[in-house]
Amino acid sequence: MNKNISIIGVPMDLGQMRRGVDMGPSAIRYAGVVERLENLGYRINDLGNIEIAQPERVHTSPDTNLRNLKAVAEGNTKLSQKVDEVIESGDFPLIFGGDHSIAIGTLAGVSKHYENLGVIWYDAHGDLNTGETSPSGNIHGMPLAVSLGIGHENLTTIGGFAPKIKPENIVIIGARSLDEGERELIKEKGIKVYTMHEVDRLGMTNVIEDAVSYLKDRTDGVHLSLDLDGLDPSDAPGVGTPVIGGISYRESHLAMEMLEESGLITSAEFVEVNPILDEKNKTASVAVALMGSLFGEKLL
Ligand code: HAR
Ligand code: MN
Ligand code: MN
Ligand code: MN
Repeated sequence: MNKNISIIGVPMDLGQMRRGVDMGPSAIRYAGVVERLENLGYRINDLGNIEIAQPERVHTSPDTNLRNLKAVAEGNTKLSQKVDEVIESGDFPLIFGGDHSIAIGTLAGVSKHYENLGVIWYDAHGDLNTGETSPSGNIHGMPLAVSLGIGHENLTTIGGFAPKIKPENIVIIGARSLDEGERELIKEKGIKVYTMHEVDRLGMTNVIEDAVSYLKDRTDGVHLSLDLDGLDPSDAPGVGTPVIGGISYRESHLAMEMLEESGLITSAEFVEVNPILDEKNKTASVAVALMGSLFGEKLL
């Protein structure tokens, strides 16, 4: 793994309706991420937070059902530029959310640097909605579709090119809440999905071994987009849209260790940590523990 990490915080809460997820980056830093990674021998360059508009100052537009479209697009444009700069400088980009709409900006910045970027989408949800299929109008339910070039053009064109990723380079892990339009898109595009059924049936060891061998030959870099709601709410309660029956802390820990061993991961983001909904910063602490494993922490 690249020994130089640049951290970018994105205090974004405009992609959904619950307040508090904008404090995710602070909660993750407070849980000790910098010390944790420094102890593993990394040089950490914390770039601070991207400036995001405050909800009180955002005006919704009558011409779209996408909530806060303009402000979400602006925040993601700034994020994409920052991520681009980090990769240009040779550092590993590590992004803290904020709601999952920030993956739009992250992937816009990362994918510029790869011909065939792979994406591991660790999430209870598919985040494959468009304005037409979304039950909520919340943009955090859309970033994977947007990155495929499907959705509102103010979002798909961020970074000046589309699409950012190819459907065959995506692996979704942990899905258990998919909307009808998302299921159709998964079938139509042939996206590889390990739902909770496959996690139960195969076990996490086989899921990650499969995913790694699937991505290894077809990609030249792999981005990990980890939504904390992929985990079971008993292990990660501080999220805005919890769904029971999720991936356990131990399974997630193992998944991160195996991804580290694979040597495939070239960028990562941890999103949807909401300290207002959390229990004593448990979810941020879980996020930091998972980062420890992803970056090579060992017991012995
Ligand atoms: N699928 C639903 C929607 O589009 C719920 C999405 C909830 N999203 C997240 N992201 N937390 O994974 O509104
Ligand atoms: Mn805010
Ligand atoms: Mn998500
Ligand atoms: Mn989710």
